[in-house]
Amino acid sequence: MPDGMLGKAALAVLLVLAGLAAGTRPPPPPVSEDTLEKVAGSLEMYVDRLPQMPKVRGYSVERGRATPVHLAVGMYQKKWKFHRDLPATTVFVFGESAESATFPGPTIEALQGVPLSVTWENHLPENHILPWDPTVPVAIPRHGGVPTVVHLHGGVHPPQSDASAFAWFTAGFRETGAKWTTPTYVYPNVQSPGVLWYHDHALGLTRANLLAGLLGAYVIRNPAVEWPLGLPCGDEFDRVLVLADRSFYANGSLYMNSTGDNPHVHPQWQPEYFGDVITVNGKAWPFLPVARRRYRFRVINASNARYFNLSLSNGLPFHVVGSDTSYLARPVAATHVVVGVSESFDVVIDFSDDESNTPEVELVNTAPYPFPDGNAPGRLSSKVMKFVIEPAKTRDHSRVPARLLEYHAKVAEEEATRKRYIVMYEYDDGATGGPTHLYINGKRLEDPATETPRVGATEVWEVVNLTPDDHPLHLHLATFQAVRARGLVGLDEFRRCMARLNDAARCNVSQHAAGDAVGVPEHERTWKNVGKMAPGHVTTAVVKFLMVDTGEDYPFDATAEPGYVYHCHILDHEDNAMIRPLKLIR
Ligand SMILES: *[C@@H]1O[C@H](CO)[C@@H](O)[C@H](O)[C@H]1NC(C)=O
Ligand SMILES: *[C@@H]1O[C@H](CO)[C@@H](O)[C@H](O)[C@H]1NC(C)=O
Ligand SMILES: *[C@@H]1O[C@H](CO)[C@@H](O)[C@H](O)[C@H]1NC(C)=O
Ligand SMILES: *[C@@H]1O[C@H](CO)[C@@H](O)[C@H](O)[C@H]1NC(C)=O
Ligand SMILES: *[C@@H]1O[C@H](CO)[C@@H](O)[C@H](O)[C@H]1NC(C)=O
Ligand SMILES: [Cu+2]
Repeated sequence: MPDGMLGKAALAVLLVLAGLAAGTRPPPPPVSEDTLEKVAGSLEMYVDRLPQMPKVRGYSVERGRATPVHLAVGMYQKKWKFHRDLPATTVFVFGESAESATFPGPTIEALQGVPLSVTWENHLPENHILPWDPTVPVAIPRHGGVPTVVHLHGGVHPPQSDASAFAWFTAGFRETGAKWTTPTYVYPNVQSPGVLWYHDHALGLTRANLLAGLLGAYVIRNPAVEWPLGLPCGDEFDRVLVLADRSFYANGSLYMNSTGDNPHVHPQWQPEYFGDVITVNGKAWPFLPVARRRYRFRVINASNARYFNLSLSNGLPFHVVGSDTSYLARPVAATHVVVGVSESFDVVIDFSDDESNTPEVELVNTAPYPFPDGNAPGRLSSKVMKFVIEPAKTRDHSRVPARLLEYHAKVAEEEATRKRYIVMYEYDDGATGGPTHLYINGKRLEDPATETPRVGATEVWEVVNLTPDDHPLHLHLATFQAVRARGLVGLDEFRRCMARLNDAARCNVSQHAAGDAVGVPEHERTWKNVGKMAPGHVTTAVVKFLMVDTGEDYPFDATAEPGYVYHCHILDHEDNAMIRPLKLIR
């Protein structure tokens, strides 16, 4: 029997079954881009104050000693006000209770060396509030409900607590995916202090679940190490900024297109979600009154696909002190910081450094979308938030120290025991030219692991980006530093060869990687878990499968099932299906 015919018939049946099981409601009437932009444009900027999310302490203090605790953090459907003039929006959000749940969720504060166990509880209803697509590899429960599984992004923890996309569960753990492990995840918090974030990671639903609000920040602190640095500290002066773009209907509902770009292949999936409204900590274009002094901001990009090229309207620099979960060795002053999806930057802004004494400073964005060759941001997405500067009431004892933290691991390519090619492909439908899916190394997530590094190893990964977009590559567990990127010459010929052989070495990648060498910005030279992979370039990264701060092996069995993954962090790509297993071995 011809494969294609069986495929089509089976797909049609699957679609019907999926629709029934998921209780899919009829899609909302189509709405034009103009209508969405009008809604966004009607929202006056800088009228809502930037909120701080509730803090949840991931430890307790008994007789002066920090001890472990267990937390239950739920996922709830509730209403959230994104803007003074926008009706409340139905969201899926994290919280210790439905009442206290927020968009983004509470900021979990952990201490280095104090393990934290969390039971992530799914209290979500039968139906999703956003459209999804049954034709991408996706979790489809037989008895309804919204599959979720929570990944701590940037966390160094055992595979059982890593949230395999196949480890999903529905409300009350009624139904679980094939690689489900345990209801309670344990985070040893052995890594050095920094900012992480937690978010949903369910198979094929990550883009919709995050869009709905299933994300939050997680900070690991170590006062003994961080206090001497003298950086701005305390609730008021050390803040998390979670950036996310969203589009809304006039009635406040979140908008996600329910028609795919290539609907006869994928009825709903689109390669990138871009929203017209920029939200920070769950408010559209908020403002924050600040004193004329130093502040530390941990900026997390929680957009599905939007990159941000951030700067301050009065030209004040960011003193970048860290990126992802790591400090830099020394602060780097930068007037522009490009934040890839799910990347984070830890910056100090010194509002007293402004000679013009402007009373207001805007945080602005100049990143094209898709990055780097797409549209320039318009009037709306070029603005992020506003700082309203007031005189300082107390003396500022903080500083930006000359030196920050140094880690044991060095960025030495010669230490690598193995070189791997990681090739990023985007596939088009020959007939319509529309994108159909994206794969790494031409393989699916379900295909056996090919990246099987040894615990303790250093490897060099040559990431070959054959697509037209920049992709934020994210590794679970491991961290890496890009050392250079080189442009591919004879790209068309190389692409044709790769389409035929899917073998970078045989297609002479090193001869093709002869274009201009692009350096890595100084403020990204630290151990990162997300790296921006430029299109048409080969990016060389040194990857460490060990604790970079001490050089030691992980204090748990990193080779256990169900293993880890690495993937593109553009969520729409991750879901279809730029994601591969990462299986450590001894
Ligand atoms: C909001 O408007 C959209 C588009 O008209 C509609 O599909 C949706 O049901 C509305 N939502 C609510 C909560 O009224
Ligand atoms: C939704 O997607 C379809 C298919 O790509 C497109 O024609 C339409 O313009 C999109 N709608 C919006 C509001 O972007
Ligand atoms: C960010 O914006 C600045 C100013 O427009 C520009 O000089 C810089 O090249 C941009 N960065 C990237 C990576 O596009
Ligand atoms: C935020 O992260 C997403 C996913 O990695 C990325 O696609 C997007 O471009 C990033 N946005 C900004 C503003 O950095
Ligand atoms: C790779 O380069 C070698 C030497 O230049 C050449 O003989 C070979 O044909 C090339 N391979 C491909 C697939 O182009
Ligand atoms: Cu991608």
